[in-house]
Amino acid sequence: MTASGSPVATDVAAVPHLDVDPFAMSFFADPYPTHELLREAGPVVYLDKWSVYGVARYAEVHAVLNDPATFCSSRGVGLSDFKKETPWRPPSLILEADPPAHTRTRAVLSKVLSPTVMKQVRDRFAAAAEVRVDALLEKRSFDAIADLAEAYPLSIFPDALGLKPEGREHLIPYASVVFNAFGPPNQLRQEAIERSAPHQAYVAEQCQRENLAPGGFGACIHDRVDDGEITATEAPLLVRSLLSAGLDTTVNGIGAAVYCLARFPDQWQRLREDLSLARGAFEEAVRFESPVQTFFRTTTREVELSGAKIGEGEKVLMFLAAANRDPRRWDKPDSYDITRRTSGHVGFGSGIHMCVGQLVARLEGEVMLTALARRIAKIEIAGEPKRRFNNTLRGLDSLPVTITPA
Ligand code: OVV
Repeated sequence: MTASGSPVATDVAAVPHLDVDPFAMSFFADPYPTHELLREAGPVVYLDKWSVYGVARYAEVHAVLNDPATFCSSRGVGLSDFKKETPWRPPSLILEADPPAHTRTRAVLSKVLSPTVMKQVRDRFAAAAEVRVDALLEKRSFDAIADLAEAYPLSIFPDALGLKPEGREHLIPYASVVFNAFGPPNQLRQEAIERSAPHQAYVAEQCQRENLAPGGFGACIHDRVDDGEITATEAPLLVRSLLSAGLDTTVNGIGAAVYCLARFPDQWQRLREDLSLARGAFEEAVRFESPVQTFFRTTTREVELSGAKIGEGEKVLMFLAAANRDPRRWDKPDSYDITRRTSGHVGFGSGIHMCVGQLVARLEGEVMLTALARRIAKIEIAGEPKRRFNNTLRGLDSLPVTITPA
């Protein structure tokens, strides 16, 4: 207690220490009880297993995301501190950067993925969603992950980027390495990096200007070199960011939405009755499942956060998924409700690093859910869903479903 009588945690010993491992298979299988434990233990906790601070309540996750000067990204947004360890690949020029360097690269990707550009690709994305639903209606029974959540983004995003047809099978495996690499040095991370060489070689090659079709997102990034906004060395690395973060995230976002709508048939019926709810249904799935579960920040100075004193150079793990279901912030947090006011959820992050590709993700989600709801009366789970394990991404490996045409 201080002289005034208010309780102030003053050091590491004063925050609750928990021995949970948020990167263990058992945690991934069912993270929700542990999310609750983390939120209830206090506003800031310490995870002895990995020697990091953790925040799982909405208020603290939001606060950390919105103070990038104190909680920086340039020392890595995974467990590894780039000041102490060599990164497994050259750092991202946007994700793993702070202002002022971040400001310029962010502006470039914001323009490449702007509302104007979305208008240009919308009809193509919507037509491809219809084609995908045609194929699913032919099959009736299929795997909603392979045949829908993966097949749809794979049918549009690599083309939108301007990638050549050969070698696209590396894209999802490469992203899987990237998102596993944010985690601790567990088996998932170590094996992913060990096997990453062919995927890295493919990605590095596709990032070169001569390998990107004119008019695509990739070429648009390289075009900014000509205006002097970025250098010729920076452009390929910014293309790499789209290859890293632009596909597996939407696969898991669309997978989450279909999994929600299959589990909660009343929400599916609601969507069918009002197709204008498609965008909200996708957004709520991003809140409810949080395809990107966690990110870290590193403190640049000693800081007090909700009464906890955190020293300089400490890693802080943000449980985005737990914040998205914090009962302090959300009514009925564990209900999937497509009419919910989802604004403020941190499934896309918040603040200066908030997902720069969010308009692409929402466009894909909206047109796919619209196409599905227009032509399918019922989606039934027809077999045991299998989970896909990744240090950062939450999603399924397979989801057997049977659909009934409208
Ligand atoms: C948001 C995100 C995830 C993974 C990789 C990157 C970004 C990147 O910029 O490379």
